[in-house]
Amino acid sequence: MNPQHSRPDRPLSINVVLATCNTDKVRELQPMLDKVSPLLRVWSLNDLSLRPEIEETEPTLEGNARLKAEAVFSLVESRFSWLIVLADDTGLEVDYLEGAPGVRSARFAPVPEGSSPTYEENVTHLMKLMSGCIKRTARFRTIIAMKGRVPTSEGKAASIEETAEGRIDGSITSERIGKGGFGYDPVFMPKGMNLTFAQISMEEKNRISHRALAVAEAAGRIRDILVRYGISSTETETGTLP
Ligand code: ITT
Repeated sequence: MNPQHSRPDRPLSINVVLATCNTDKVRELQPMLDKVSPLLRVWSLNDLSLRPEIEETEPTLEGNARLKAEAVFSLVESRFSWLIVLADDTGLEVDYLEGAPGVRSARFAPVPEGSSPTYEENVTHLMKLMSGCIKRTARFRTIIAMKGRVPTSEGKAASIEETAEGRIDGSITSERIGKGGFGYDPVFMPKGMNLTFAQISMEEKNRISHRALAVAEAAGRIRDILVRYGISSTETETGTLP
């Protein structure tokens, strides 16, 4: 079948493909992208029935986010005329551990080959390495890489390659506090707060977190791209972002 005939997009829609199957991430991203422009149609990998195994082999968050964006772009570009793929990578960077676990945040605790550590095991490993240590500063950092193809006002195709970043500084507590959140939340206390990420509501976390900041920057970049290429002519048309 001619791939043109199976394309699910309309001529004037820009398809935003989120390079994730994680429904929590999709729930967080969708409303912010919906505010950018009515021309955007947001798809997750689940919506496209894709479950690619992309190995995160790069030594940096930026490298891994780009690698994911490129891999997913290659997978889906024949389905859409105009598209922007968004891929994210997040890491916890602890100063005492010279930036570790960083890109290895999901795979930090040593476990038998072929298996992955649980959140619980990763936190226990971190606590062990930091036992008795005074310097406890750390930060969460999220990078969102974007790779896309959008129409110019002359009807040509322009390639998009950008990254957005969000970070939140804080410290690692000496024991787990709080029951909410996931991952390293029970031991991460944002600077200026007396509560860990596991003690605040999901709404509050989604307002201040590394991921929320990166998503807001990515949404702003998409808005700028739409204006730059004359796809949406004014900032009013593309909505107001927080
Ligand atoms: P993907 O399949 O979407 O890549 P992932 O688990 O690798 O899922 P991330 O790159 O977002 O997800 O995060 C890597 C690890 O960092 C994750 O497994 C958690 O342990 C930790 N992490 C990320 N965001 C966090 C948050 O908001 N709070 C606590 N820990 C977080």
